[in-house]
Amino acid sequence: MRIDIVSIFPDYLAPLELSLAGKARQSGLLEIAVHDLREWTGGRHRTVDDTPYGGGAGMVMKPEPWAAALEALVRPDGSSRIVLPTPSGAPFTQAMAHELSGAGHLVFACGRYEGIDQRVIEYAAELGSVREISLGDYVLNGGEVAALAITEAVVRLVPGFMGNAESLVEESHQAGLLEYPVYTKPATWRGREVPPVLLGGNHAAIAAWRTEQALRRTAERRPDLAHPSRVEGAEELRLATPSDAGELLTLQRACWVTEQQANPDVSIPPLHEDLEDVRAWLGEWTVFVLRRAGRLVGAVRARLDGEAWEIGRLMVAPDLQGQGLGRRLLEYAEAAAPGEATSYRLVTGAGSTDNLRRYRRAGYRRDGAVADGLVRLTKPVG
Ligand code: 6GU
Repeated sequence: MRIDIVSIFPDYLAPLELSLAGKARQSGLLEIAVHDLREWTGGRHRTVDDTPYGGGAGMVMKPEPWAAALEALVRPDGSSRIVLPTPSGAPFTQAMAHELSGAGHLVFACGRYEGIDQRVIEYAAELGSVREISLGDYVLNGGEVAALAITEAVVRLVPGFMGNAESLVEESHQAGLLEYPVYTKPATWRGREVPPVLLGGNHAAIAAWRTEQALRRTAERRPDLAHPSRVEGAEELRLATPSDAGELLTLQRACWVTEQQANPDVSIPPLHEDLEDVRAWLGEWTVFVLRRAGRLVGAVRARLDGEAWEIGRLMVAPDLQGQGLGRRLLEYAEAAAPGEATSYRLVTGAGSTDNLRRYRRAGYRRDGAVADGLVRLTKPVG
């Protein structure tokens, strides 16, 4: 990969000689050249800026030096990617770093002052493909720091560049989440212990702990990346009230679609009910709702039918299934059975193999009674 960086402060980019990128340059994988924009200015004053048309504060970078610089550096075959660091660009992401790491040639045009004449940006798009990129929602004095940051993020992704390719694989493993905390020796330092799971050598347990930690951090610090409801703990189990009806309706519609797919010929009531239906059964059943971070993530209902404690509508939000929430809701429902109940009873689709397996594990057995593709399961109380 070749990178050309144009700036009126080329010294600002000296760290590129030292850092990781410096090593890659020595190995020949990477060629970086820093240019002074003033090489492309005419006249004795070597001016690069002028006052803005329409008035306003500050100065604008003149088009002519930038056009000359781009014409000298951008490859004529259109294969160069031109990066314009600017606070009004699209936010820089790891995905963009990956995309740029696949390019053979990058040209950074580092603006200063109030920016570069807009016509240069239009002209650049005729010479190559242009990305206007911002580091974040704050203002720097120029694009140099962004060019450094983007270069470092891109160069470490160039194949063969990073010494330890495994680190890159590992990173993508937790894609979309912040990093989990890391520890090294000693195991006890100033009274603080390394989390015991990391000392145990159980790799599955370590992986689960790391994912949990990454999720927790992400939910706390970057709820835009992981909703707090994805984290265990801080849960609230309550008896349902009429005000839960709307969310219950939404959740049950989401939860029974896969049931319908597994049992195509069965008519599934939770998929056909409306808000009034849900309100009605809320008054006729004991209903538990489970919330995480305020979000309704699960529910179950139960009522006495003769001596059977009939349990139904066991539901868990699709993105949170497989974490044991359904099992716990079932336990809550069972624990709420009144003294008269001698058995727990529930019904599921004959084609719902996952449900059948889960209920079997929870001690339920087929009770023969099968109607319209449904099976009844029971388990004695106590
Ligand atoms: Cl890329 N340039 C400038 N001048 N300020 C910024 C930025 C870039 N990203 C965030 N702030």
